[in-house]
Amino acid sequence: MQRSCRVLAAASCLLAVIAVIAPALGAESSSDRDARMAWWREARFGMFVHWGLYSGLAGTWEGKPVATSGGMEWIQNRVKADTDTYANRAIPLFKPTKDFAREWARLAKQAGAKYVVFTSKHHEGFALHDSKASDYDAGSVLHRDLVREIVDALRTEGLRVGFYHSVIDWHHDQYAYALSEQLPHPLKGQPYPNGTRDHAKYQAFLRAQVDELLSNYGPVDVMWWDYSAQDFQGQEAWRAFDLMALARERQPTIIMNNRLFRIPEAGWKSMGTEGYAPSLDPKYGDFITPEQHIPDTGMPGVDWETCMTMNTTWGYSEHDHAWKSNETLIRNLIDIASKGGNYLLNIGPKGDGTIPAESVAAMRAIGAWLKVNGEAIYGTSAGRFRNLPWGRSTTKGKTIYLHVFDWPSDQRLVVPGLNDRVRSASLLAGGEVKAAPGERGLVVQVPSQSPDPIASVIKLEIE
Ligand code: JFZ
Repeated sequence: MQRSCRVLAAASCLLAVIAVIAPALGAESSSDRDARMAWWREARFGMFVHWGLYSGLAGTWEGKPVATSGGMEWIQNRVKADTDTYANRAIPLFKPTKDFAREWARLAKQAGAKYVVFTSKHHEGFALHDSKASDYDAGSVLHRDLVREIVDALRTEGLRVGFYHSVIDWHHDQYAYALSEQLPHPLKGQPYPNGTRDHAKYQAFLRAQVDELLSNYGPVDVMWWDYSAQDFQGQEAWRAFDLMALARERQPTIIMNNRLFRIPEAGWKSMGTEGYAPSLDPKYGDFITPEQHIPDTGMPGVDWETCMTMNTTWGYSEHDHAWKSNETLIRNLIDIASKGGNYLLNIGPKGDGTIPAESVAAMRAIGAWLKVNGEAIYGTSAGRFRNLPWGRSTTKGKTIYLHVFDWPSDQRLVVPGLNDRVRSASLLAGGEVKAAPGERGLVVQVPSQSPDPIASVIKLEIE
C-alpha cells in the first residue's frame, strides 16, 4: 500500500471509530445542538413561576412579617423550621383553585411569553406532581396532580413547558446537609435529627422524581436545575451527569441549565447570583443563568438567560411592594434581547394559585408592547450597535431594529457608525420615516411625538 493510502485508511478508520463512540459519549454536533436550541433562541421571553407551600405563608410566620424584601420561598430556612413544623403551618394555607393553571397559561400567552418554567419542587421539598417516590407531594396531600394541571393548561395555549427542580431538599430525611457549608438548610449546624443520613438514598429519590417528571407529562422542553455550591456540586452532590443522561434519554431535545454544577467550565466564577463566567462546556448544560442581573455585554457563543423578579421575592409575599415599573420591565427585555439573551420573568402566585394584580398588570403591559413591537424581539440576535446613546438595537438578517428609549427633541435620531444603504425605514407602531446618511452616521427623521414613551421601534431594511 502507498504511504498516502495507508494514511487515508488510518484516517477513515479513526473517523469510523469516532462516529461510533461520539453518540455513546453523548457528544452532539454543533448543527444538532443549534437545531435543538432554535426555539429557545427565538423565544427571547419566558415566564417563571415560583409556587409551593411557601406561597400560602406569604412571607408571614406566626402572624409576623419575616421580611419586607428578599426571597420568601426561603421562609422555612429564614425561620429555621423543621419540616414537620413547616408543613403543619403551610399545608392548610395552600389551597389551589380549580382553574388556577388556566389563569397562568392565559396570562403567559397574553404577555407574549413563549415558554413557562415553573417550580416542580423548590428547596422546601414539596413536589407539585403526584409522586410515587414521596408522600410530601400534591398527589398525597391534595389528591391532585398540579404538574399535570399546569402542563395541560400551558400546552392548550401553545406554550413550551419547563420544570424548575430543586436539587436542594429541606424535607428529605436522607439529604445530608452537613456535606455542604455553603448550601442553605433550616437545620444547618445541628446534628441530623434522625441519626446518620445516607446521601446516596437522597440521590436515588431525586433521580426517581426526575424520572417521573420526565416520563409522565409528555414533552418537557426545559429542565431548570437549582442549585449547587462550590463545596457541593455536580456528580458528587447530585449524580449530576447521570441525571442529565436520564433527562436526555427521556426527552431527547430537552434544554437544560448549568446549575447542577458550580465550576468555571460550567459558567460559574464564584458563589452569589452574579458570579457567572462567559463560558460553558455543553456537557454541563445548555445555557448559563445570571440571576437578578443583566450582563454588561453579550457573550458570543454562550446561550444565557437572565431570570428576574418583578418585586424582590420569587415566592409570594404580602409584604413586598417594591414592584418594578412597566418601563423597567420592558426595557430590561429589550436590553437583554439587544445582547442576545433571554428574559425569564417571574410571577409568584398566592397560596390559592391566583396571581398578584401587580404582576397581572405588568405582564399585560409587556404583552401590549410586544403585540406592536414583537418582531423586534422574537427571533432576533444581538444588535450590531452597542452603547447607543438613546436606546438599544436588535438584528434579524438584513433588518436592524432601533429601540428608542429617549426620543430626540429635534426629530433627528442619529445612529452613529451606520453607513449601510437603507432600503426602507418605518415605525413598528405605523408609518414610514425618512433616513439618510449624515456626518456621524445614519440620520432618521422621526415624528415629534414618540409612539410609545417606554420604547418605540424603528425598523431599517439594509441593502
Ligand atoms: C435560587 C433559589 O435559591 C431562589 O429561591 C430562586 O429559586 C432562584 C431563581 O434561584 O437562587 C439562588 C441561586 C444561587 C445562589 C443564591 C440564590 N447563590 O449562589 O448564592
